[in-house]
Amino acid sequence: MQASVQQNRLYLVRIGGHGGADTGTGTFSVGMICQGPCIGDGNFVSVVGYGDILVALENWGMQYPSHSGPGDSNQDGMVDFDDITTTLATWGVACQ
Ligand SMILES: [Ca+2]
Repeated sequence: MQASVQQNRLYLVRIGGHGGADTGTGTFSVGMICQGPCIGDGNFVSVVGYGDILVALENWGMQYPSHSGPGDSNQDGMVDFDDITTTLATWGVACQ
């Protein structure tokens, strides 16, 4: 299983049987590859595009004092017009 995750979000991973077979033993391991901030990627899907404009508009005026958040494409802690221009300037970039 592989999933993209975001900072400061809580995820629930359920491990168990299906259809009443919910007993047994096994091994579960978690690994993580941390990626640096991707300028222009305000919705954290690792590609800069139309969705980043939408998430900036949805979160317009938000402030994230100690970190970045949804819509903050330029990573300065607030969502404003600079995030729109940053997304346009980095349009199509695939983040690593
Ligand atoms: Ca910003």
